Amino acid sequence: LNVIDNPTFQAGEANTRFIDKTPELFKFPQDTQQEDKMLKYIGNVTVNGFADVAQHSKKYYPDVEFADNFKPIDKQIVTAKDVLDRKGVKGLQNWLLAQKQVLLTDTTMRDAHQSLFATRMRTKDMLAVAEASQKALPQLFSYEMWGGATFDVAYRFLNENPWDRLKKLREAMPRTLFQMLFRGSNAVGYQNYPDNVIREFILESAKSGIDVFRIFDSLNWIPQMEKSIQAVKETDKIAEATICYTGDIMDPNRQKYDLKYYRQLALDLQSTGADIIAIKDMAGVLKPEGAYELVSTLKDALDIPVHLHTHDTTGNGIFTYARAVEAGVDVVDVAASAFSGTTSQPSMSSLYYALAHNERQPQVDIKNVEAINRYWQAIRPYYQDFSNGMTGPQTDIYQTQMPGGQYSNLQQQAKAVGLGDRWEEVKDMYATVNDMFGDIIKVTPSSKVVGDMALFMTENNLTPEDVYDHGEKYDFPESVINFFAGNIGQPVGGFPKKLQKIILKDHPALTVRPGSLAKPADFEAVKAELAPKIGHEPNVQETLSYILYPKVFLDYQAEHKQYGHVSLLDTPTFFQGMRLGETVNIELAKGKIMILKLNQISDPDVDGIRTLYFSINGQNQEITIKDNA
Ligand code: 3PY
Ligand code: ZN
Repeated sequence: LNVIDNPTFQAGEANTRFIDKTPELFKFPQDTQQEDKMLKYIGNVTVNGFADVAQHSKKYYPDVEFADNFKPIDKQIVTAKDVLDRKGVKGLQNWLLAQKQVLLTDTTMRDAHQSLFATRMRTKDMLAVAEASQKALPQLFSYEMWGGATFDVAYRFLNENPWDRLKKLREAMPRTLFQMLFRGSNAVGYQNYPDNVIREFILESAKSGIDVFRIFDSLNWIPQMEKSIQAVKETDKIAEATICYTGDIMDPNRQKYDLKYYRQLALDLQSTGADIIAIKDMAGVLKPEGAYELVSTLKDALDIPVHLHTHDTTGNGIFTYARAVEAGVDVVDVAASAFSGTTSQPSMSSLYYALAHNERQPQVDIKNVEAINRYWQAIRPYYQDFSNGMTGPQTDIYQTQMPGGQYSNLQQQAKAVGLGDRWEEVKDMYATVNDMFGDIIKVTPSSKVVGDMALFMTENNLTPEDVYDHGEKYDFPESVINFFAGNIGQPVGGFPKKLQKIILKDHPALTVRPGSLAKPADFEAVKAELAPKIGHEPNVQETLSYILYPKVFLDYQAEHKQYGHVSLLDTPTFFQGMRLGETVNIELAKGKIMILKLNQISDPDVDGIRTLYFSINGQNQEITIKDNA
């Protein structure tokens, strides 16, 4: 445009030296609005810190030195995504079952950071390694990179659109299977949604790039998974139906969930239409011998592949996988080693070496695994402020059975209500509450119910006897009332009747699937309601996000309006703002760099307002920020 408008060019006098002699061609009009918004964001984080992180001075990080020098995928290699796209679901199942090696799912972009760093990993840090990962590790089965808590956390804390993450990663990794965690009737939320919302969400996610839907129900109640499985069947994608593992099949004293129970559940899911069965060991309590028994039994009973997911909280994850591999498991979940261990998944490279000289060792290029890991190693420190602080294995998880993804969240909740220094008690209470509830499956959202009750009882110094004897006196947490009202489904073996009566008082209880009573969403009406709130005609993705998280979605829209495209900021600047005298480069669009320097910050005035003096591409600019301290 600049070229066409240039008078020399217009006069037809441009020659080869024209570009060199006419530097104004490269001076783009500044998008001052966008810059102002960005400055406001940076100024605010610099002065007030990031949500839930105490304000501190910005840390120093070594440069991320990462060269994507991997060769493009060799023509000989057929990826799992190639198989699905060319041969369909059946083709992929057969391909999986015919593999000698155990295949791997990389969870670094979803469960690993959900379980280690409160789900705070930003799209920018994923995208930087996405294309390289596909080239370096084409032999992986899939990447779990969406779903679970990533959906709402992206909007809530990262000022990001989760659909945009999916789109961009899809573009960067077209030959890789993408996998999401889907909470059955709760979709990617914490409550039940109408069946047509579940269906629409799955169809849109499939269209946007998800290939494998890992569908679970927080109480292992099949009626809550059926609609999701059916919706996936309408697409050409994979329904991976899940059995959530709890208890200990090898312990004769803990036989509520025994081998027979899991076997039957898996068979029922297979008849419901599952293409793959996942064993979801969300707390990491599946011990090696249990894994051997369970996987052998399922491999015998089923015609479809088995995919195992664990958390390495106890430090026994690799041993559990090694035994599962012996028993014939088809795929296991691992994370890049920098994002592995403790509440996350076991390490990919550790498993590779643990299976050395084993005919089922994964066929990955270990040098590439390690090279990609060096990138993750370099960016991991950015997220330290969100760490759950666990530095080594915690075997008390075998008693508390707390999911890896819940551990850090509940710890934060405990701190928020002043129970930070009574964390050990809260964990013990979690196990007590589980017993009171009749030993339920605990995973989002049923795990939150147990956690809320444990906090409530610890905070109020209540024993189970207090609840049983004087329950009428207490206002139990809403999530607990909801659970006993049947709003998240029916637990295995039913509710403990006495406790249900105490909790519910006169509140009625459902015995049927909540979704069977829910009024279908009227998408056109929702769109009409949403349009004036966001100032444009909403698309399907916006409509779904608003249905799932009305307030979170609108807050995101407002923040986006206020701060603009903050997803473009580098992660240390996004979470920690800028140091005095620091210069950061922000790529606003391809080739369009904004060079930002923070020169000075004034003391707060009587109203607590500070002035920040920046220069943008050499030009001075001031902004004012209220200091909330
Ligand atoms: C989620 O639902 O987000 C989980 O990770 C459950 O394990
Ligand atoms: Zn998990």
